[in-house]
Amino acid sequence: MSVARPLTRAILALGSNLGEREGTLQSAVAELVDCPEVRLLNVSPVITTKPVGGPVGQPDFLNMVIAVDTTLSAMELLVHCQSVEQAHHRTRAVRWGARTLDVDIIVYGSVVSADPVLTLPHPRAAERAFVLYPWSLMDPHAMLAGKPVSELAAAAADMAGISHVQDVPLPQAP
Ligand code: A4P
Ligand code: MG
Repeated sequence: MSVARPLTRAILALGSNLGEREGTLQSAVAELVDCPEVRLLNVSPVITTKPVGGPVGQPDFLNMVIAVDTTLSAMELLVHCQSVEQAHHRTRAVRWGARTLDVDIIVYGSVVSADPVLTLPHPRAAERAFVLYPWSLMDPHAMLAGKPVSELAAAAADMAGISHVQDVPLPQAP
C-alpha cells in the first residue's frame, strides 16, 4: 500500500541576466511545474533589478517568484530546480556571476535548516528586494521569519535598484 506524501507549500525565486531573459523565465516556470509532483499556485510580476554583488558591469537581472504546492521533499525540489537550471545551460564559474537562470528555494513549508546544501529559509532572502518585492506583490500578506515580506522589502538596500515591474504571460495558476 502506498502512503500519500504530504503537500508542502514552497516559494521559488527565479533570476536571469544573460540571454533571452524573459523567455527563459517563462519556460523555466512552465518546466518547474511540468510534473505531477509540483502544482503552480501563484506567479509574481517580473521585475528588472540591478545586480547585487558579483562582478562589476554584469547586466541587469529579471527576477520573479512563484508559489507552488509539492509532494517532493525539500532535497528533491532542489534537485528539480537545478535540473531546470541545467536545461538553460547554467554554468557556475563565478559565484554571483551572470547567469542564464538561477532558481532558489526561498521557503519550504516551515522547515528551518542550516545545511549548506539546502539552507532554509534561503539565508539571504530576508535582505534582498529582488526576492522580497515580487513576493510582496504576489502575496501582500506573506511573512518571512515572523516579519511581513513587504516591510522587509521596503527596508532592503537593493530596493533602489528595481527599475521596472511587468506582468509577463506565464502559465496561469489555477
Ligand atoms: N543552496 C543552499 N541553500 C539553497 C536554497 N535555499 N536554494 C546551495 C537553492 N540553493 C541553495 O547556489 C550555490 C549552492 O547553494 C548550491 O549548490 C545549493 O546547494 P548556485 O545557484 O550554484 O550559485 P549562486 O546562485 O551563484 O550562489 P548563491 O550563494 O545561492 O547566490 P545567491 O545568494 O542566490 O545570489 N542580483 C540580482 N539583482 N538578482 C539576482 O537574482 N542573484 C544572485 C545570486 C546575486 N545577485 C543578484 C541575483
Ligand atoms: Mg542559486
